[in-house]
Amino acid sequence: MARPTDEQRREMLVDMVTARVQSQRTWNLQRQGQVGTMAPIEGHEATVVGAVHALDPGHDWVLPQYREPIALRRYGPEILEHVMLYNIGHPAGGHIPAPIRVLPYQISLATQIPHAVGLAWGLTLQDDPGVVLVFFGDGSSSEGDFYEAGNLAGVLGAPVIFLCVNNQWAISTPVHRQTAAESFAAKAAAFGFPGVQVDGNDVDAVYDAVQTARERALAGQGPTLIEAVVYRLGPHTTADDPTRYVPAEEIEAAQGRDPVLRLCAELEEAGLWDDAVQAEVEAAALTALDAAFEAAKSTPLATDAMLDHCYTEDTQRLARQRAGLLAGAGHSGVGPDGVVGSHA
Ligand SMILES: Cc1ncc(C[n+]2csc(CCOP(=O)(O)OP(=O)(O)O)c2C)c(N)n1
Ligand SMILES: [Mg+2]
Repeated sequence: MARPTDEQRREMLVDMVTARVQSQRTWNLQRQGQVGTMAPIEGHEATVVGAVHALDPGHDWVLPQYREPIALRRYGPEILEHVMLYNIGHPAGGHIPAPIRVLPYQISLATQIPHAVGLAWGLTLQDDPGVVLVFFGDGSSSEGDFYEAGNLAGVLGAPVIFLCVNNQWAISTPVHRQTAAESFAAKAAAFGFPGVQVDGNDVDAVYDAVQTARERALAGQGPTLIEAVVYRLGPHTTADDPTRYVPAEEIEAAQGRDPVLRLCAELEEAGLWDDAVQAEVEAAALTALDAAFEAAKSTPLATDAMLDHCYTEDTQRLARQRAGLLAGAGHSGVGPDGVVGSHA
């Protein structure tokens, strides 16, 4: 088993605490009407952070769904500003620029999965020594895109890691209404590559599974499907009331397996963490978030930026839309205070 070192575990806890604190602050900003709908990270921290700590940000790519970006600090502190641009509904939000190997937020479920396979295949064709990791939820796995992408990746032997975050819910749809299969990992059998299930609250287990999958991919042995089993500890988004459908005893039991508290306790026991460090990390996380929020708010609104990444050159229709937006004729969806409504 590839175990992270003490120093790596400490860095992972810093990223996990940072993500949680920043997610909670963003939630509060939404309640104050300062940002749009957001999807909190609570319960997913060990999975996202453990996975990206097993990758090489200089070569490997990450394709998030929508819950992960706030926890991708390892890929660069600049990502936070893009998260905040996204949250305020800025057209440039989510377009994380090169050389950071993180693709934009994906709200249209599962569309990032075929993108990941195409990207991984492209790396192979260019002899680029990198792998691609794509995050998606249990709900997204019901989309045709997942099956098409999995099948193609198996046939091509593409260097891609499919990371299904099974948080037991897709908004209010429980996992037993999502699939009759014995697990999400089991679906890899039909694609002809390994599927493994890990405890997604255990950062070491996630790190190990991703590391193994990465080595396989780099050795030309093709894809792996990893199912990380977690529990969504918060609401689906700021637009959701989970008390209407999440059984109270279930959430209570899941709180007992909280991934952040678990790693905190382990590192405290090993003498690698204490209350003073925790307070320092939390304060730094809030300072960074506030700075990123202020920077995002003062970034000029380029109303036509949303059209920039569609084609190398605008089609006739896009050119008309761009002209309309620049003339102020089009509706950008951004309110007078620079805030948009729901993204989901
Ligand atoms: C193609 C598509 N269909 C439906 C939706 C509405 N929708 C947004 S989030 C969501 C649930 C997704 O669940 P999951 O993939 O398990 O991710 P989680 O939110 O649990 O992290 C749904 C159905 C959407 N965004 N895109
Ligand atoms: Mg889910």
